[in-house]
Amino acid sequence: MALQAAALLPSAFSIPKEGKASATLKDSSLFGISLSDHIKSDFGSSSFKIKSQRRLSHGAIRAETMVATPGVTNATVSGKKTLRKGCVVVTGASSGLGLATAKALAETGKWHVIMACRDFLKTERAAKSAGMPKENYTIMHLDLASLHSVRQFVDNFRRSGRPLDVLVCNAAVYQPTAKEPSFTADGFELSVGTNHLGHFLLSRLLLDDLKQSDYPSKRLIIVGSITGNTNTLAGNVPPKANLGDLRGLARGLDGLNSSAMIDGGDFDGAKAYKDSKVCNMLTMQEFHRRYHEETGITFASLYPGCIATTGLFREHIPLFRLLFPPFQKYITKGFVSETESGKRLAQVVSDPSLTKSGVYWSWNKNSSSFENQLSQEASDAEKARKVWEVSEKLVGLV
Ligand code: NDP
Ligand code: PMR
Repeated sequence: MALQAAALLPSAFSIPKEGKASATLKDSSLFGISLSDHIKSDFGSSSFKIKSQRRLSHGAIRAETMVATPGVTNATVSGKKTLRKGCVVVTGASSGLGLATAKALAETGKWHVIMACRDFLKTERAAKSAGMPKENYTIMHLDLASLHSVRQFVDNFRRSGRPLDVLVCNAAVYQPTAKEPSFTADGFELSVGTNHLGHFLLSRLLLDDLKQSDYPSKRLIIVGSITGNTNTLAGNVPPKANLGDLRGLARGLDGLNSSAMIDGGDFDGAKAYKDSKVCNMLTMQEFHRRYHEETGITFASLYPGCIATTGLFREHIPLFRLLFPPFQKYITKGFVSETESGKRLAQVVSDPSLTKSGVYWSWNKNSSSFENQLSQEASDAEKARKVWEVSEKLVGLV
């Protein structure tokens, strides 16, 4: 894929919206290169740990979950009541934003983090080297690129007997240099299949568990991004997100009977990622419209800042990985560290001031949160309904 964004941009620009940053681009030629090299993916192997291995029927699992769920307050020796530890599931907690969020939450001692990951050993090492207190996390296997694995994760989580107070859909893959699409176990193009469809099934199934929680603030958070929002400069770097009329999605994104792209166009890995982020942001809003009033659950999305050092860019060419962090740090000034981004997402999980539902959060230069505007497409209610309906067919919910 040739990405010649710099050629399309003026030599200086300002960014009024996202992050309220004002930046000057003096020399954008760094990113005007053709990013066509192929980098081998380093996806790890999968292994997992389940707390309880008992085989129970579906009904029995749910009964056990209900019995085992502790009350929301615990009496202390002095007779005072304290809030019990919250239980939060974070997908993709083995690295980057997910790991930093898991660490930030586990360190407070107020949260038990279920690290929902496809590579157990990698996650265990990451949690250890981050110094996460071991009583505050559990690793459970989840491969979002397999609907069977998603369903298995939900069963395993229910068997653990823990309540679900907050779900964070964070995991993602990005394939900017792929020339051909790759596919999930169920035959969906990998980026949309993992980032959107896997999370869509997971969150639909776990909605019941969230409903059952007696925690004072129940939340479902789906990580979005600036690059899916075409009302920003970053969102205007080609290829731009665009779901079109969803013809590719409706036909199953299988690259055989249909295109591998949501809009039915030619495969483009960077666009597929950005499209998946639009789906994430639309899904959050559709959840809000359908379930917020009835359940009291807070549905939220966010742009955590440009975390230019994470594994998300593992498939980009080495030159990009070298230059992207300083470009974001010194030129766009959109850079945030993994630690800072983790604090931001942890706020969306637990801060009492961020309980508003249906919001896409961003942070300004002083790291204060604000409610941001989504692009026209990412806030299109009719499109959100269609994405929801097509997605529930694809993942076998209807
Ligand atoms: P990382 O690559 O560091 O983290 C992605 C995580 O997703 C990893 O834990 C990875 O697991 C996991 N993952 C990938 N595929 C699967 C799968 N099939 N099943 C389960 N887990 C999977 O990237 P980031 O931390 O940057 O990304 C986290 C989120 O932040 C994403 O939603 C991304 O879109 C968003 N974001 C990132 C920005 C950035 O600048 N980095 C900016 C805006 C949003 P494994 O370790 O096994 O590969
Ligand atoms: Mg972008 C304010 C300017 C800004 C911000 C905040 C980002 C964030 N980017 C900005 C500007 C630009 N980028 C400009 C002007 C260019 C052209 C020179 C540019 C290029 C660029 C590339 C090639 N940017 C990128 C890429 C990627 O491959 C990243 C991507 O699109 O991943 C999907 C990316 C990103 N820029 C960002 C952020 C946050 C990303 C990556 C992460 C994401 O959206 O999840």
